[in-house]
Amino acid sequence: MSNDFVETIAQGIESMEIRGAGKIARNAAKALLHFAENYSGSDFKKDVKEIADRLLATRPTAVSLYNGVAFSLKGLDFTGSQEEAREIVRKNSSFFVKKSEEAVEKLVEITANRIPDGSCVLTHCNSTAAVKSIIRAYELGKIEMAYCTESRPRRQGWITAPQLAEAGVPVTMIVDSAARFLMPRIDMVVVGADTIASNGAVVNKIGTSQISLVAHESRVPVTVCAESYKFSPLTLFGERVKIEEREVEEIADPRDFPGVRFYNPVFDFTPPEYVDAIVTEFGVMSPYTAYELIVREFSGEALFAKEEVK
Ligand code: RUB
Repeated sequence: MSNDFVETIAQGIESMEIRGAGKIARNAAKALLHFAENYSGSDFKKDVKEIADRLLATRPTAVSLYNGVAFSLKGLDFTGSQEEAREIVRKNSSFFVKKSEEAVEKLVEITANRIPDGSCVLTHCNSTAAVKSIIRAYELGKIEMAYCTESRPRRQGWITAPQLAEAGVPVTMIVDSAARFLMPRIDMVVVGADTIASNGAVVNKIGTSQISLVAHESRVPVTVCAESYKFSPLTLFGERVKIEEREVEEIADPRDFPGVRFYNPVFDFTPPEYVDAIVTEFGVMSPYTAYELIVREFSGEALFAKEEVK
């Protein structure tokens, strides 16, 4: 069963009008909430699962999308009446949206406090969690300069730079390939994440691993800001994170380059040895403890288990 609101959100995620792992997850949950609130058909369980599949098919890499949808549908199969089924999806999805927003606020405070006074920081792509953390650190008087990469191919740096500038943060944009030249000036790299695997590998925008490698070489700490729903329970038993490949036209028009092939993977893996800390809403952790967090948060009563869904 299609639904205009859901379809608008699904297409928004596909076209990257809605982007960033947190926003993708929250918007998918909002789509399910809207669907549950406005449903007038006769087989809600079947139809809502179809809607969930439509949302899950939009982008493959950010596990936040999977976690947001899975949380929204939690307990659905154990409901009796259609009303009960709608109610559980309504409660779960609105709870997910609220908790995910709170998680960002909490980790922002923790990350900002970790940034040393008088810092030059470098961020890559456009992560709500990372940008908000840098802005908060600036408010605490800790930022001398925020550098942001352009972030090819989609130039999310063009979103990041104005967000920082509007908040009053001194900001300088560089091309991605300037990261190594710049690194001696940087005190901390601050990035977001789309997925964190159980072995502590961080999946984020293409180029994150190069920047982290360079930072590691220069002994510059890399801090990853990631709410708990960016951790992937699917990787516990060896499922691989699918790296999205997008249209090559994002790089260049192939018609201008006869005989040339293009390749456009848009995320990469940063191994845990290049990550100093992951900051979640629970606090600061080593990437090597990702497994423990996943087992704790995604088993039994699952994500956000510590509070009753109201
Ligand atoms: C966005 C990206 C962001 C993470 C975290 O990629 O890689 O760093 O999603 O963002 P894209 P947030 O632009 O392809 O979606 O902190 O906002 O969840």
